[in-house]
Amino acid sequence: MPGRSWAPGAMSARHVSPMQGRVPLRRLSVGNGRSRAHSVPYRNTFNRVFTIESGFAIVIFVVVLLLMGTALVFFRSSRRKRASRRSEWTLLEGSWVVFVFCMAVFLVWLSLTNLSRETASTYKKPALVVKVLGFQWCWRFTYVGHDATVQGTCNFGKTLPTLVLPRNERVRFELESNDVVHEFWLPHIDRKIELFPNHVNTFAETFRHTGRWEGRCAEFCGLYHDYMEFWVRVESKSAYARWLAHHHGFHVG
Ligand SMILES: [Cu+2]
Repeated sequence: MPGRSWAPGAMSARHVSPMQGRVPLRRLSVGNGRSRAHSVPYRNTFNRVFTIESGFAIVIFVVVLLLMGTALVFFRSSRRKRASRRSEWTLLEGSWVVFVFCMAVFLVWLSLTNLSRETASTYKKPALVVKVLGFQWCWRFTYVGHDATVQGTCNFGKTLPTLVLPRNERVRFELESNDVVHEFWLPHIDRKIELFPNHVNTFAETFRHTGRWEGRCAEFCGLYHDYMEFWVRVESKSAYARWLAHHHGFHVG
């Protein structure tokens, strides 16, 4: 994107064969795998709302089936029943409309209140803010207030950037794209969030376990989309502080 002062320079030139030095994604994973369970954003909200919505849907489905079955069995012409000549039933039809309207309003209210409760936690004061910049085709991580920036070239797995984070500290990520839409994906905690140009997306996370996991872009973003991998390394507070002390300025990898 021309004119952006932080635009990474010549990141697009690649002159090696596609498999040269490439590290398969599954081999990158060396984490202990325990972090998956500690925080899955929106899962609780989704489960709660989906369960209630499913309950509504099942009840209505059963009621409709029963009404249809009743009509088929007890009002057949073979039973010599005469068809009703009533063309409308205002009270019944009006009640049905009011019921459906109230149900829709309730479900929308339920979804919005649950979502806002969950996203509100993103704005609690974090211990660390990391700006994530996605670009074709790698990542830049800037530690706000610490004069530390890590960037990779994602050059066939050789210089993947490492996002180093402290354990048990609330980290807020502020994510933006330099060019096209990317998606920041941390598979070990089931977290995905899209990166847009000229728009900052945010989320917060607390990593409970030390270890190293792979992350990658989950949105097809161009020719070398599949090179957009990075490491996430969660360290104890003291190890993270030591790492930060040695990473002033701009670092590659
Ligand atoms: Cu991408």
